[in-house]
Amino acid sequence: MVRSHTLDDRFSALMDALAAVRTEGALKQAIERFRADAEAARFHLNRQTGGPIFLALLGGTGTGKSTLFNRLLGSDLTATSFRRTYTAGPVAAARDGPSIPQHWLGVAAVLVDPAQLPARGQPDRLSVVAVDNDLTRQLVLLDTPDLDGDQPLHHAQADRVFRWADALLFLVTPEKYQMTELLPYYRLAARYEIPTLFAMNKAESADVVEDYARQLVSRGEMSADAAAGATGSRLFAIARDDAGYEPSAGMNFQSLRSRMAALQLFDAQTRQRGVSRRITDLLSRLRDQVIAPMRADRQEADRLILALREMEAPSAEVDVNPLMSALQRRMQQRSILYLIGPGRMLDRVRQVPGLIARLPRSTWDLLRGAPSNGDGAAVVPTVESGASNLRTAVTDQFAIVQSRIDDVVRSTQRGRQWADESTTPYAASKLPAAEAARIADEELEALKTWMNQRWNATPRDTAIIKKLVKHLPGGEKLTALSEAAPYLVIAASAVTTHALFGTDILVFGGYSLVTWLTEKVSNEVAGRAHLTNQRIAERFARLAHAQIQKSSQWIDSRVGTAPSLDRLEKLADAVSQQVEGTQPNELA
Ligand SMILES: Nc1nc2c(ncn2[C@@H]2O[C@H](COP(=O)(O)OP(=O)(O)OP(=O)(O)O)[C@@H](O)[C@H]2O)c(=O)[nH]1
Ligand SMILES: [Mg+2]
Repeated sequence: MVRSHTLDDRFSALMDALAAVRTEGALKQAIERFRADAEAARFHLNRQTGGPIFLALLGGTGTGKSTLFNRLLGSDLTATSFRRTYTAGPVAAARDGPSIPQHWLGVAAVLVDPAQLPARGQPDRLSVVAVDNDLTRQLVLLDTPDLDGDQPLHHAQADRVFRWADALLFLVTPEKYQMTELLPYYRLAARYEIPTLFAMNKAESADVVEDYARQLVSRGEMSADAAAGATGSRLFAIARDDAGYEPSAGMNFQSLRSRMAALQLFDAQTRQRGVSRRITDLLSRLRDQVIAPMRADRQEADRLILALREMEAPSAEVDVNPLMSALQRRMQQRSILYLIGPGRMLDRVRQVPGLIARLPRSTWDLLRGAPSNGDGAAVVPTVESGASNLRTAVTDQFAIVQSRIDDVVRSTQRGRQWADESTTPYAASKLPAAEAARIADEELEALKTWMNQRWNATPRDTAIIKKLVKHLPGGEKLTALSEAAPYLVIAASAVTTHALFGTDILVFGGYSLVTWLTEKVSNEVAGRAHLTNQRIAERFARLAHAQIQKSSQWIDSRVGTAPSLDRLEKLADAVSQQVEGTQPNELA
């Protein structure tokens, strides 16, 4: 008694653990089937002997299950039809509602309104019809959808009733008795020690019934005696309405009906053996169809996550991770240093004397990012075009990171399945491209702000230069300009003096004015631009890392964690050990 409770407790712990495991798709279905069948096994495990016996009619479509059900009960309760796979869900005839324990069959029981009869049944519902007669005082009789039609849903409904039923009546016809669909159910009925009757409906002659009897005996479903139509026989025949044939008294409709009314559950020991086998079968199914595939999935997920992490790891030759090196190459190619580098700009200005007159305006435009309209200056890209180039470079590179992640995820069949079929969309694990664009935009904006501040500031050097500039030809003009852009004056004056005199006339401590100024401006801007590049690279690395994290988490949550699988396995083993170590009479 005590051990039985423990077994049920362990079973229920296993079920709870299974309910908590993350999974989807085919595995989820396998788990749901296991849980449904395990609930049925628990019903049998805890089955008390009192109360009605649940007897299910099972068979192929059109074998006349519904017709026989009505005939047995003497009323049109369940709908029959010449149309195939007609009954859609289980229909129970019970003396009253309370005859059916709550949760029996693991689906909601609904009492059918008499005005709605005959019932056709609904999937995943138990339609209950109340009938009080001699048969329903002993039994709850169940009509089921077909086990052999082309509708898997019908099969599933009938299979569920098979798992829960206390007793079975398999119905065949002369056309169908040789078909193989029922054989697994015959075998399981015997293995699970379920009292089982067999009937051939629409029988037209004795020889086909005898052939069915031979088949059952040769397959070991019953003894020759049980098939002989004598007392205790388990094989019956029901003549087709219009056939001249009449089965022998021991195996006709009336005998079948009396036999059903007198049905008993097997003795406790036999039932316990049946229940042990049910549980053993369930656990091996759990191992084969749930735990093993989940372990494989876990390994797969871990492998994919590792592959994603490796994308970030520094490679042997270069001390940069491969994701970053590509961006850095691109940034070098499109470097904003290259695009707006003041050294280059000043060089250019120096080479084109015609530019001198326009120098302040075009240089200003160039550095501020306004579209340059001067003929000479147009050849040098502006910050704006540099910005959009850089934004494209960063977003393109991020798209490359994402597609490389894609390649890893889709490198295996399971990964492809997850990506294509997951209920948590794979696309949702992708960070928006706008985040990459934002990095470039924000950092360039910061650079521009810095440049404006520098150019508008009046550094100490500027004051000196202003004094010098006064003494140069055209100096007044430059002084006026210096109000708007003090730093610019440095560049302008440097170039002006250089261009006009063709030689470096001013020397500070060994440096020519030109060299000193261009270097100063150039170094400062170069330094800040370099910082911008660095910041973009850092932020990009963080974004790529965040994307890899997010993708890894998405993969990780496709399947249960290793500890949760270990726990599941342990719980299954505990149930197994209990079933194997328990003597049959200790189970109930
Ligand atoms: N002539 C004759 N027809 C029968 C007999 N039993 C059933 N039928 C007919 O066979 C057809 C199918 O019968 P059903 O009782 O609906 O068959 P079912 O096994 O419930 O079929 P599904 O619900 O599709 O699984 C109906 O047209 C019935 O009238 C019988 O003994 N003789
Ligand atoms: Mg039917």
